[in-house]
Amino acid sequence: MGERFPEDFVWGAATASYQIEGAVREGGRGLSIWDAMTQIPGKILNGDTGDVACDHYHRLEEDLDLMVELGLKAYRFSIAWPRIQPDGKGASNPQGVAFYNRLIDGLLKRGIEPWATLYHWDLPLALQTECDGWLNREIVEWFGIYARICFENFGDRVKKWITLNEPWCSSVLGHGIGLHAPGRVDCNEPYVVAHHLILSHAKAVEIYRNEFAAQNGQIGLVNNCDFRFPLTDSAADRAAAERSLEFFLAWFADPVWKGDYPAVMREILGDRLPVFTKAERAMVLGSSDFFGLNHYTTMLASEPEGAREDGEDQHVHLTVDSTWEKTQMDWGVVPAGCRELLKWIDARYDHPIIYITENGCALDEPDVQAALNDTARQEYHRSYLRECRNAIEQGVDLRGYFAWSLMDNFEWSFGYEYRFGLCRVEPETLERTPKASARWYREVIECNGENI
Ligand code: PNW
Repeated sequence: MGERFPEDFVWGAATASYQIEGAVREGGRGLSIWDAMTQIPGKILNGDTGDVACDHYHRLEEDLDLMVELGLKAYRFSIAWPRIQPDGKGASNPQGVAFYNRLIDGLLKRGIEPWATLYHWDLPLALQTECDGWLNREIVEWFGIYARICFENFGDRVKKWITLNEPWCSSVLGHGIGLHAPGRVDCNEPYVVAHHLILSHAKAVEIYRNEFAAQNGQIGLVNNCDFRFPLTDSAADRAAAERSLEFFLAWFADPVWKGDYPAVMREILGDRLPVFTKAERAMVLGSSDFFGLNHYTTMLASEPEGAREDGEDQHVHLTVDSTWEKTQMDWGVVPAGCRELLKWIDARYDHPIIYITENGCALDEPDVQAALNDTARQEYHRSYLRECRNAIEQGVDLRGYFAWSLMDNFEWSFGYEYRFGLCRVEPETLERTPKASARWYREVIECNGENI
């Protein structure tokens, strides 16, 4: 049996604004790129939208009580930029500020630590339609101004800040394959967008450290990454696995922790990869107080047989092991990959403080009974947490774990049919009910993981 989790380990659950809030035309909120995306026929499964979502905007008190029922120590939520600045620029919207004040105060009153993400993909639509969104270098300044408004209004109480959620998704899914808003398909845009995302993250951190040091909080970036095991032990497959991790995670983490993009990306991409100026590099290097990681699954990497294909810059062949159990997303359940990824991060970035800011699974839950009896989800979390503990035992400085998600919600292009919640949200009535996994997670938190 492994070691214990550290005494002050942070046990939490996570959500994101567009996935749960609803009330998209209320409280002075401007539209976001996801409001536009969900209007395009064929983009979202079943034509679902975030118009109502979990109606969290109107059920805030009830949801805060739900968090108490789960015994959460921390809650990770995101602030909708278009609630704070409806057009992405200009003065703050008092009603938007008031909503997050109620959320933050409600958390603190219940002894739950707020972890606020500034950007979880709901870019103000005006910034996209009028200014090209993340393709425009000026967004670094706009994001900085938005971040400052958040620090000014909430930083007296929020001590854990996340700048961006998963810039890989905004870049690749949003501008490479068009699965996410703004739904663009291009082979070069992801690198431009990624560059501006990294600079925007660093700008927000610079502002926080220069102007709000007295608030005494921590601020960091959250990246998502799957793990890659080499398909075989051959040198070529091992190199492919490494290269794949570099194109996935080091793309965003190397600039922040090492000061530049990975060498392999610079070699393969040449002048398609933007270059940091000296001043930018200085701003980006060291701009994260902790390493935020969202992790769900693992794939097998091998050296492709044929020549490089267009749009496949990393040149890696990815497969899954047929014996792996799959979740509803078709993502393999591979807890050992979680441990190995934590060790990979620990080694490459010189032993950073790590938080797993998302981990969880979607399950096919056709009816209430199946949903409430979600033993497979419980097993998923248990098996991943065991490997987290093993990683800690092997020296990784993992300080916390957030389950994705507090409740079933709008799973982006997959709509409401893909459910990640520890709590069931009844489709018609929106009634919340803790699933078996939620009751189990409460016990985990109570005994600081001794029961996993
Ligand atoms: C994350 N991928 O999204 C997000 O942070 C959440 O909002 C989302 O609900 C959750 O994971 C579950 O999907 C991802 O294709 C979306 O690798 C896609 C990928 C990874 C993460």
